[in-house]
Amino acid sequence: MKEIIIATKNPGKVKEFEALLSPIGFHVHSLLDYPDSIDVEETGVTFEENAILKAEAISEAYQRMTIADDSGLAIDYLGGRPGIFSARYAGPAKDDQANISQVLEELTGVKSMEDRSARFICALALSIPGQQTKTVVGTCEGYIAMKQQGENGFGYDPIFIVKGLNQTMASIPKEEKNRISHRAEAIKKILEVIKQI
Ligand code: ITT
Repeated sequence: MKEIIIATKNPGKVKEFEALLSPIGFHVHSLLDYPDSIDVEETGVTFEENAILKAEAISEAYQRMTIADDSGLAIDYLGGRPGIFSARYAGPAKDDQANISQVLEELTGVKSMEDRSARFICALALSIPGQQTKTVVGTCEGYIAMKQQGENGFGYDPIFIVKGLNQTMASIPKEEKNRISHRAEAIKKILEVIKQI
């Protein structure tokens, strides 16, 4: 069994990493298992920079292979916002429901789906003590729904209509999200990197 730390305290992310990595032989730890872990400040200006900051701080602290995920939603009409500010878009509390309401309010009056285009972006950084950090990026294209729908997933899933599916990410089964999501694409890429190490 290969041991890996996912440098996140977001339970939604942890579940998705476990679902994708456990079946292929990884024992997944997360920062939820280390309640006293350092709080890494996300001072980068890109998803990749923030992922690197988190991965390197945690792999250094615990001397273990670490993947960090920095991810979010980029809405074209809003010039790419909320982007790297996705988790705290409506304020410091990291409140998913408040973030959703904020986005829907900012898109009030934007009626055509073409104008509501958006994508989820997931940058992963892989840090192994003593080695150069590697990064990959996965994306998932879609549109912002007029109202929220579905109970699955986390974050902005209830208002993200997946391109080609006509349903929100929160309305499809979790197994399907784990096949098509930005995180699934990024994890596939990082596994290729791990295989080459
Ligand atoms: P960690 O830093 O501890 O990993 P976080 O939630 O603060 O947790 P980020 O800074 O990467 O993580 O912010 C990611 C935010 O982007 C997350 O809180 C959601 O609002 C949104 N997001 C990312 N992936 C998502 C997904 O698969 N579905 C819905 N929303 C997502």
